[in-house]
Amino acid sequence: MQIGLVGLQYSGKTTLFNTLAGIEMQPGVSMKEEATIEVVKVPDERLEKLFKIFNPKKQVNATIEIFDTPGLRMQDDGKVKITSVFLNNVKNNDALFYVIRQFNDDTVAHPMNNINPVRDIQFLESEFLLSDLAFLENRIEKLKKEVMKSKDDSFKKELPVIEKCYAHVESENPLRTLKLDENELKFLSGYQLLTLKPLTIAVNFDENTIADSQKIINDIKSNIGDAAANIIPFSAKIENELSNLDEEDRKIFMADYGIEESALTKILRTSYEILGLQSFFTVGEDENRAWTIKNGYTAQDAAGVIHTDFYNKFIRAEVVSYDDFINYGSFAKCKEAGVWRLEGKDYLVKDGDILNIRHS
Ligand SMILES: Nc1nc2c(ncn2[C@@H]2O[C@H](COP(=O)(O)OP(=O)(O)OP(=O)(O)O)[C@@H](O)[C@H]2O)c(=O)[nH]1
Ligand SMILES: [Mg+2]
Repeated sequence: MQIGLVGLQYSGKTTLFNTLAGIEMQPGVSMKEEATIEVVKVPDERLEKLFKIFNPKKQVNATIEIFDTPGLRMQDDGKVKITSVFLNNVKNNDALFYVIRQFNDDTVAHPMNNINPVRDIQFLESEFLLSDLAFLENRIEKLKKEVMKSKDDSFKKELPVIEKCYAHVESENPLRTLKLDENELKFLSGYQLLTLKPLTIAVNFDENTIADSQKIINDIKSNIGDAAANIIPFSAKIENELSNLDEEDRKIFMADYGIEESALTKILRTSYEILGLQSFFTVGEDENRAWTIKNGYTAQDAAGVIHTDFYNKFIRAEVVSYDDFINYGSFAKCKEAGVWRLEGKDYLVKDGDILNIRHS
């Protein structure tokens, strides 16, 4: 699963990316021309707690891929816009993460000259809508021709889906707000529709305003419609400096800037959740591990994530919820209390379930 960091030029994407990936910044050479990808651990407090209980040799966190793309910049015609290079970069992203500039710094240019987060968000949204609209329009043309000359039924079935999407986007609504059933979504899955991708917005504040970020965020929220659903304030610069400090200095540094916790955990967990992902755990002396599954996975699906053999030879899953386990302290006590369960293959796994798969 891949999250794409996108935004205007110099909004702080690479600074955030490097911080998430634990890459040390080289002063003065942060500008990259190419897209870069890194696999990043998803922080999980529950896994830390389980580590203290089982003390395994190894802990394996869930991971997601973070993808850093150069921002939209001014083109030769003096306009900031989407390029085919950009589209090519983000087409495989499963979700988008807008990095929006709020920080003031006269030494860093803004491609639209001044700081205005609401305008930047609206600009990205409208550029992405236009890009989708152009694609859909093209597709409708093609489908109409195919329906006339081809015997293949699938073109006929696709056309109304694309027309429905077109009408939605034409009235300036992102596709992520359009109700589409599973069959309709199947037609769209191969295309690079930008406004269909789940969205998180991270607003990059400077050191002087991060303490008051909530007020500004609320203000932004009231101006950007449905895009406001997941919006997170952070400071790329502070996060980057924090990541280089030890625990003690970190606390002092955060108190100085009036922030209570690093935003990185929130950024990663929100990304994970917005993709419709959740974790189940396996525990033991050798390894504690968080496994990533989609919402709606059954016990047998989950077994298959561990090993295809476990899927094929699935018998039952031993299940205890994380909360029950922490509450009672051991599997034996969970059994006594009746919260340890044996579930069949159709059991819907819940976030935080601790599983042990019985297989033949
Ligand atoms: N003062 C300040 N400067 C920042 C902050 N975040 C990023 N910068 C600076 O802004 C410049 C651009 O940051 P990048 O992280 O490279 O921005 P980007 O979004 O990756 O830019 P492109 O890849 O060109 O689109 C760098 O000089 C950063 O040091 C911040 O929170 N505060
Ligand atoms: Mg960059």
